[in-house]
Formats: sequence, C-alpha cells, structure tokens
Amino acid sequence: MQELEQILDGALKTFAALEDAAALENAKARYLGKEGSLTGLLKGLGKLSAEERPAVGARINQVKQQIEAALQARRDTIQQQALQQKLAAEALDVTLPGRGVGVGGLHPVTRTLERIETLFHSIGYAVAEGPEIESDFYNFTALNIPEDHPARAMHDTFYIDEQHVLRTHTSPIQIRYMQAHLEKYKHLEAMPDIRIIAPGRVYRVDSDATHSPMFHQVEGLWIGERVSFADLKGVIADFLKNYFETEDMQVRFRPSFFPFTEPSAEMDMSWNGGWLEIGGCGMVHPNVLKHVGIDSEKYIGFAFGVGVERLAMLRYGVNDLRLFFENDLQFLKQFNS
Ligand code: 2NL
Repeated sequence: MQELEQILDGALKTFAALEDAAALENAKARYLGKEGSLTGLLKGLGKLSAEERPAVGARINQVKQQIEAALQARRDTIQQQALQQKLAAEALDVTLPGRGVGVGGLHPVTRTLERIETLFHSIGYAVAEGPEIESDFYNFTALNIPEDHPARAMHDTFYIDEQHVLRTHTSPIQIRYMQAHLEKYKHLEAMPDIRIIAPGRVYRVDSDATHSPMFHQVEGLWIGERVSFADLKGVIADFLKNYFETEDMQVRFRPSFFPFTEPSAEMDMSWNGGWLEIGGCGMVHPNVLKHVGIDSEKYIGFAFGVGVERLAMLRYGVNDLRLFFENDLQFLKQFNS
C-alpha cells in the first residue's frame, strides 16, 4: 500500500513538472503503460491472499483513476499554454496606421529604351531579344572576332565557364535572329529583309566614373539586297532628330575598325556647337553573314551600336553615369512626376 502512495505521489509530481506534450505522453507510459509501475502492481494482485485482494485492488484502481485524471488535467493545461503562446506571437495591432501604397515608376534607362524601341518600331524595325549568358560562338566567333582578340581576354569579359560569357554586346541577339529568319524563309526564293533592333543589358569587366560593369546597348541591323551606307546615315539621322526632338541635327562618320563590319565608322552627332560620339557602325562583314549561312554575294546590310545610358544622360541632362545605378529614390523620382 505504501508503494502505491509513492507511485501516486511520483506521478503527480512528474506530470506537474513537464511542460511538453510529447514528454507528458512518455511519462504516462511509465505509470499506466504495459510495463508501467501501476500495471505491475495490478499483475501482482494474484499473489495476495483472498482477504487482502479486494481492498488493495480497489485502492489500485482508485490510484489509477487519480493518475489518469491528473494526466488529462496536465494535457489540457499544456494545450492551453501552447495556444496562449501562439496567440501572443501572432498578435496584431489593428489600430496601427497603414504603411501607404507608393506609386512605382520607370527607371530613366527603361524609359530611354522604350523611347528608342518606339521610334525604330515606327520605321519598321522589329525589337529582338536574347539571352544574357551567351556561348563563345554567338558572342565572338560568329562576329568575326578572332581567338586571340583582346576583347576575349578574361580582364575584359566575364566568363561563366570556358564556353560561356556574359554577353559583351547585343550583337549575339542579331546573330540568332539572322539564323532564325533564314530558317523561317528558306522555302522562299528570296529572303525578306531583316530590320531589327536589339536592346538589352551587356557586361564588361570595367568600373569607374564613366564605366559600369553592366550597361545597356541598342544595336540595329538592316539586311537586304540593296542596303547601303547612305541608308545607314538616313536611319541614324532620322532617329537622332526624333529622339532629341530637333530638326537641327547633323551626323558625322569617322573611319574606324570593328571585326564585324567593313567598312566601319564611329558616329558623331552635333551638340552645343561641337561633335559628340554616340556609337559605332558599318556594313556587316561578309564573314558574319557566312557564319549564319546568309549568301554574302546576294545580301548586304548595315549594323550599328549605341550606348543607352549615354543617350539617357544627354536627353535628361544627367552628368554622372553612376547615378543610374545607385537607386537613390530622390534621383529616380525626378523621371516620374
Ligand atoms: C559601339 C559599336 C557596333 C555593330 C555594333 C554588329 C552586329 C552584327 C554584325 C555587325 Cl550582328 N555589326 N554590330 C557594328 C558596329 C558597331 O557597336 O560603339 N557600340 C556602342
């Protein structure tokens, strides 16, 4: 009988000390389980004399009920505590004022890109896109850039692995477009003209006051049977007049060199009584056409490339390239009033 009182006392103390539902169920097994101490006493009843057995049996059952009641009470308490904790953790002050909804806007570079796209679209140019991670073939080889050209060096180009780079210009978009265009119209005797611009992000290992490792470029391409340098000059002059909203616009070409054009030129525009370089251009090199499978005896065309940040700075009067990448809201809000 004394052992029974010890078991009851131990169970009540144990249950009261436990804070965790799983631990409580484990403790239950120690008293009421198959191998539990109370169960052990019940099994031992048979060894008692007939006189002792009823009283001891009744007392064991009584203790068992007390333990079960204590167990259930502790379960309820633990569950209540868990609920209170959860409610406290998820408490919400519904009287706080709202945070307000800020109206977003477009980045000046995005606005410039959209403006360039709209202007070229209006003269019949499609807008093409492509991946920013390019293979060596699309970024260099197809563009007639030799294996040992400095642009391929690690210190000018971000390499992903031996075969892949972050594109250093958007020309690969135009290479892909030419391939797809040729495939699309291979059943025709004559391929329709290709007239596209290729806007997008480009990457170079370069970072200072006037160079960002990521910047934006728009390249343009017109391939047909009778496309000339005069067409190039007309398209560029028309674009600049519309972009800067002035008829007072001169364009000048200075001889230059690019592996992917021949002849090649730098393009300047008139600006405050002087000249300002705005990009490069030229007639697409026959080797480039050969790389995409276009007959360079039958087709000819021009290509050009301009820097988007440069055009944005000129139009908006921004004097430091880095302002475009600092994401200062005071700066950015000025373009969305
Ligand atoms: C620059 C110079 C240029 C091109 C880009 C080009 C593309 C193909 C074939 C031939 Cl698919 N050329 N693009 C040509 C000349 C110059 O960009 O200073 N860009 C900011």
